[in-house]
Amino acid sequence: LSNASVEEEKTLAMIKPDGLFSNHTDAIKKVILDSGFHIFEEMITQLNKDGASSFYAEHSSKSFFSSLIKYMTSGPVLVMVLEKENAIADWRNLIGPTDARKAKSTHPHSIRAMCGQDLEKNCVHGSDSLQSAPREISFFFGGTLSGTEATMHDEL
Ligand code: RTP
Ligand code: MG
Repeated sequence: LSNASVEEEKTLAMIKPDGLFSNHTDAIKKVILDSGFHIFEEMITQLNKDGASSFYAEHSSKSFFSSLIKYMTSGPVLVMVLEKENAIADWRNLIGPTDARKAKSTHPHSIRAMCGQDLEKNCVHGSDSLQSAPREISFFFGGTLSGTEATMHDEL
């Protein structure tokens, strides 16, 4: 097999409002590129309440849901489609555990250790499975194919 025939995987990465606000974008992008990912598409956008609720629908019954929606709608986000062999798992490993405070002690070189603050404000998102990645990519980059999802976030 030549390299060109290797099927590359795509995942959705997001720099959350706290990451953009505190100017971590360049440092995060450097880690992304140094780790062998290709940034296939990117966009700065702002989630509204419906959009954030839809994006994180799996957590709608959790006690932290309303706080999560408030956080995710508090400012613009940078969404990227990252491409690489094994992109989904590799990006999850690179961002580290959900709780950025724990990440600082157990995964000090992770992105969440570098720029996250706590269990909620953890600076970055990554798709967690082969099922969620294409759904999350089309949520932001599906264009006319994604129908009403276009009204759930505004391109900036
Ligand atoms: P993400 O989906 O954003 O990549 O994060 P994750 O998989 O590591 O964590 P997940 O369980 O999917 O949680 C989604 C986001 O909700 C916030 N959260 N708050 N206060 C809490 O107990 C709590 N737990 C999670 C975080 O912002 C987390 O990334
Ligand atoms: Mg998650």
